[in-house]
This record gives sequence, C-alpha cells and structure tokens, in this order.
Amino acid sequence: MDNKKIVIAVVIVLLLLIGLFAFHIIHICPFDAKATFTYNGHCYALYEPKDKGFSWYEAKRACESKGMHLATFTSEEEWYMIKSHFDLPTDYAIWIGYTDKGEKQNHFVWITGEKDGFEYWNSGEPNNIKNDETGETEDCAIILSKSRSNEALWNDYLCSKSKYLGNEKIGYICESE
Ligand SMILES: [Ca+2]
Ligand SMILES: [Ca+2]
Repeated sequence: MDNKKIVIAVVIVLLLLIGLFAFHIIHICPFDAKATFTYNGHCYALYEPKDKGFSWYEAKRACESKGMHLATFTSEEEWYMIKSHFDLPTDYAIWIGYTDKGEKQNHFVWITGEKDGFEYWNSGEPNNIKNDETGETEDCAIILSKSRSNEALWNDYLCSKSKYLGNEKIGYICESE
C-alpha cells in the first residue's frame, strides 16, 4: 500500500470515529430538557417543573422513560462540575437520585447502587421531618433553589410532594449511564 492510500484509510477511520462520537453525544442527551451538560461520558439533563411540579416518583419515572435515571453525584468533582456548568435555578428545587426510603433513616443511598460518601446537605439536614397528616417522613433529596440556598445545598424532603414547602414547584435532573 502506498502512502496516499494509508493517509486516506486513516482519514476514513478518523471520520468514522468522529461520527460515532457525535452520534453518541447527540443520542444520549435529550432535546426536551431545559439544559444539558455532558461530563465524563454521562449526559445530565435539567427539567423544569412546568405547570405543577413533580413528585420524586414522577421525576424518577420520567428519567427512566428517557432511558436515564435521576442524577447521582458520587464524587465531589462530579457535583461541582454540574453545579458550575448548570445555571441552577433560583425559583425551583430539583430532585436527585438520593433516598433513605427503606433504609436506616438519614442513611441515604444512590438509586444506582453506587457507593460514595459525598454529600452536600444544608446545615441541620437530613432531618427526616414527619408529615403529621400522612405520616410520611422526608426520604428523598432535593437541591434547594438558589433563592433559598445560594450554594445549592441539599435537603431531605417528602417524596410525594411536587411543591417544596407548599409553593415552590420541584423539577429534576436526569443522568445517562
Ligand atoms: Ca428520611
Ligand atoms: Ca429535611
């Protein structure tokens, strides 16, 4: 094979690789999100609450219907990448894939089963407050809106609620594997 043919072969292989990479990025990041960000081969997609907000269960199902899961932050680096690249909202809270439902209370686990000790709780959280009417305890983690926490700290909250403290709708972040 002469040099020209080798160069053409290399260019074809490179174009195929670039095409595959582009397809991968486009394919795994949904178009209907408010914002998306790709880090470490994972797509993160932020969804606004829209009309009424989402319960944690609705948010979890919505991510699953897109072939994704509620976002999990298993290292400090991962969390800070998301926190700095997403313009986190001032006016709504966000569900993430962190829960202590069915676990020892205040011992939260990532829904993917990933093991990591990284947490970013607001001071005094998680506090597992019980709703006196329903008996439900706070078992699902949200990222607080920036109007409540400029640092976007986390709180445990009632999984069945689609609004935070009565009036602030809750959105969510999905992540692809
Ligand atoms: Ca709890
Ligand atoms: Ca709480």
